[in-house]
Amino acid sequence: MHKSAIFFALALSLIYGCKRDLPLPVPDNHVITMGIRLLPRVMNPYRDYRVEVKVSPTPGNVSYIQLDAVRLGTSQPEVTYYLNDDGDAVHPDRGDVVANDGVFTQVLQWRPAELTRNYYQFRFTAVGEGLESIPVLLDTVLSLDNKAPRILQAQAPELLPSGFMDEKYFYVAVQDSDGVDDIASVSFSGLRGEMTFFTGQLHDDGSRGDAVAGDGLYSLRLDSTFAAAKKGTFDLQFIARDRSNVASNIAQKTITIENEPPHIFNLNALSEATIPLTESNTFLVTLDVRDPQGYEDIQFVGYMALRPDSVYANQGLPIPMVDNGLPFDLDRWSQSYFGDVVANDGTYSITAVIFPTDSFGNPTLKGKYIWTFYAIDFVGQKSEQLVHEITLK
Ligand SMILES: [Ca+2]
Ligand SMILES: [Ca+2]
Ligand SMILES: [Ca+2]
Ligand SMILES: [Ca+2]
Repeated sequence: MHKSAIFFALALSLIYGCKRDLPLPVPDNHVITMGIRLLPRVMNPYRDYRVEVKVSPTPGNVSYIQLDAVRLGTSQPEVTYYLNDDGDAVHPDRGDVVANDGVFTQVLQWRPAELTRNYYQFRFTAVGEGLESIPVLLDTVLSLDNKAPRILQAQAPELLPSGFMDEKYFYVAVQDSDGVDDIASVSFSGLRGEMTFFTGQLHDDGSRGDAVAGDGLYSLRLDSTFAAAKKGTFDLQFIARDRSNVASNIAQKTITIENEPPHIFNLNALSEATIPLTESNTFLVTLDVRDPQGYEDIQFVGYMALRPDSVYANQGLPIPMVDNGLPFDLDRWSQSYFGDVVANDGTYSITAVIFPTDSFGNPTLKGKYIWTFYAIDFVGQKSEQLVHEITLK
């Protein structure tokens, strides 16, 4: 084996050889003893580590074991943990497996006050009735320092044309001298001035446009729907964070996102209907809507209804149509049971209901009604309008 390879293997064994099984002291009949079963030799900030202490004989009258972590050179505990032997029944997140077997457990979420290299003295104290005479168990653990991740390079398209058909990508190459698996996330934000308009994540798991998992090259495949609810030029910022939540440098790009309004077509509605003498007459009205930024960019679809007396129905408010796949049900009208046949297919629906009278008891007006249909996307752009005339007899 090459010399440097041996050194590397040794270094790895130092880092990963964390388990320590110490021989337990042989207990007297009446003497309670504590022995460390599991304790990492080296800990990285913001990682979780299982710590186990065995108490003999079992069962004893130890209620719990207090673990004080004291940074070397200081006197007060920086943090205190509690180890339990309850099978996680009373303290569900501490990781104890078997209750009352004398093995006291705590999964330490190691969050040192400083991310620098420090030695800690771990002091284990058994707490319970009549245990004052048991000596405190001491051991030493090294808490490693942590290097910030670093973005080496970022790539982003300068322009996303409205409705583009090809695939475009964000790429960010990240390095962390604690290892590529110390990189926890790579995220992006789209800003204008101080204001953040959108955020998202890149991936290094071989999916969503990432070619190779775990190589430190983070990727995100973009299609035309990425531009939903976004329009204009944004400062694009990429930032990486490691598992200690330490942030990298910020990589800056500028991106211009085009967004065009939705398009409406295929209106289906009667142009003539009869006012019933009793009950009601109904018919379905549907309209197809497409947006170059996809379904997610469609904010509103509906129409204004102008009555024969030149007054807008619905108190002058637009009447919404839905694409929710809910059947027609007047009793659940307020929950948008408008009679849409298929949910999320881009065909928006409403069931027109004609009553003999309006809600004030006045006879429904005969004559020509003018319905003006339109859609609005999430950047507030209005489609063309479709005007439909319907005559009530
Ligand atoms: Ca790091
Ligand atoms: Ca990758
Ligand atoms: Ca749009
Ligand atoms: Ca539909």
